[in-house]
Amino acid sequence: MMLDLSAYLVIGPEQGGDRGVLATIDAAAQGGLTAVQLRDKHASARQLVNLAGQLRRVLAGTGIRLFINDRLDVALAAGADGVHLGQSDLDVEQARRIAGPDFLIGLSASTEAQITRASALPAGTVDYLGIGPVFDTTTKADAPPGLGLAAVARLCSGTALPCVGIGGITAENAASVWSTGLAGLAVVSMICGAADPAKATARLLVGRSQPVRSAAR
Ligand code: TZP
Ligand code: MG
Repeated sequence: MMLDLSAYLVIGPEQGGDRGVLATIDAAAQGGLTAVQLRDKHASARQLVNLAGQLRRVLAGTGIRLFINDRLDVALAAGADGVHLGQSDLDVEQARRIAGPDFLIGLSASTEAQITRASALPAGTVDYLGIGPVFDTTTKADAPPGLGLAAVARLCSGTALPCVGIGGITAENAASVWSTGLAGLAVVSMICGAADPAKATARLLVGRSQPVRSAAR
């Protein structure tokens, strides 16, 4: 199955709000969601595995991939499709050895040096790169200022790996973000904060060029 990262929702209980994580994902799925990342920096491993299990059940049969932020142990225990690792999380080559060849691994890489290093990894180590923040965002407390579209396009063109952009993407700017050559757009508030998550997800996909540049796996 092709790895389609084009509409990528990052969500945890906090962002799920009153609607809740499962209902938000369910609604976003109607709008064309292709990937979900469970991200909760405060939950215990057990809480995360439990919630991930619920997400798996909601996503079963949809083809939407489930990633867990930071925690390979949780991702494997919950039977998620993959993990998203940051530059200070578990090393991706170690993660690949633990997880085996079929598991998906995403890596945050937002500088030229990080992109170069990630691109030099043995083939099959990393499935995609996360680049951000694309624009300024207040959703992530410690996020640096936005890179801007020109820098994102440059970073993206520096690697053969599919890249997903995150940070400050809105209904108003999503189409312009697609022009950078990204394989996917990842959002928190555009979908979680929307009155209609299905519509917001569909809007995220406006401007996507075909075919999606994604690895076949
Ligand atoms: N990583 C970089 S920016 C960000 C994360 C998790 C938050 C993105 O949230 P929003 O609301 O889509 O700007
Ligand atoms: Mg992380």
